[in-house]
Amino acid sequence: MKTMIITAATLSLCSLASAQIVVDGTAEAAYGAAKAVQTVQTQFGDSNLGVIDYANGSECDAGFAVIQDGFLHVVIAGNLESNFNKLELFIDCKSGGQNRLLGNNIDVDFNGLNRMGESPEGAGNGLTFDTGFEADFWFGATCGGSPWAMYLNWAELPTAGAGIGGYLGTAGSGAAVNAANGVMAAINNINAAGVAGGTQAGSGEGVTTGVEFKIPLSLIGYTTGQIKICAFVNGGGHDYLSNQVMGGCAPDTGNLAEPRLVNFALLAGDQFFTVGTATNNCVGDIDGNRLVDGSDLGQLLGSWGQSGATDLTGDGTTDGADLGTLLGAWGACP
Ligand SMILES: [Ca+2]
Ligand SMILES: [Ca+2]
Ligand SMILES: [Ca+2]
Ligand SMILES: [Ca+2]
Repeated sequence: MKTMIITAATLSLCSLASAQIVVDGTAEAAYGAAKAVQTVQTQFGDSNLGVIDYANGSECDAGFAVIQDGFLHVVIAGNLESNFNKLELFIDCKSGGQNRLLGNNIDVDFNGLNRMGESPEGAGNGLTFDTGFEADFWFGATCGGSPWAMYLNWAELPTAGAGIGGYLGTAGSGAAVNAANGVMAAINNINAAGVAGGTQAGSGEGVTTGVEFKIPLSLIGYTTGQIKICAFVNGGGHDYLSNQVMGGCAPDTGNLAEPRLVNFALLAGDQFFTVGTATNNCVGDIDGNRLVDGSDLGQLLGSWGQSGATDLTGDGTTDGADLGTLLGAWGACP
């Protein structure tokens, strides 16, 4: 009986915690601090309307993300101009995917996804992410019209292209898209602070409203480790990149223009931010090169008797048991 009471109390506490995140376009306290903050002014207009739906400029001021209760929650704080500018959200949440966008992804949003990808086939162009960022999914939000409405699309980005995807739905002012696959999104365009217009140094610090996404982890096949998120504002035809990218661009960065010629690896800093904890699921791979080899063995022998990364069994000392584990895992990581 006592156990049942405790369980009930724990469940109700959990429910309270889950209720903290609402898909309303605001990063509430449950998100914690921003994981990325803009460092350059916007060349896509500084919105000053201060209303929830319409905006007369676009900017990415800050990136928030949290993994909670089976969902990835993301807020790209700032504004999305209601002239059908696009907010593009790319997620790297598992192995494989596209570091450079191919041109054979699914035709979605008037083939807008492929507007950023390689063309013609074999040209070797296509929007390229930072080294190590291999996008597995894309989500695209846009808004405008009268009455105001937002629209949401998505696609899978398999290593060889040709994934699934499609239109996820629409929502009016103050409402959230609630798609059949469990994805939700909402916009709050009320921000009139954040970065100003221009290309000089600026700060998106303090902005918590913008575009919010709620994505089921089961949909994106995420199990463990870090999720990398790259988001940016693009033109209405997915055809002209702004200088508003999360995690931020250096001061003096102007609009990036033709999407399929943009290479984030050539821009200073990370044009992505991360959520979750990096894990190395390969026991024995002490140096993280995805191989259990002589280099790992050398480190283990060099730390004999000590605790730390070479203590593979976690008993507080590096000894014969750890050596046996390492030798047993010799070779390429699974
Ligand atoms: Ca929210
Ligand atoms: Ca990936
Ligand atoms: Ca602003
Ligand atoms: Ca970069």
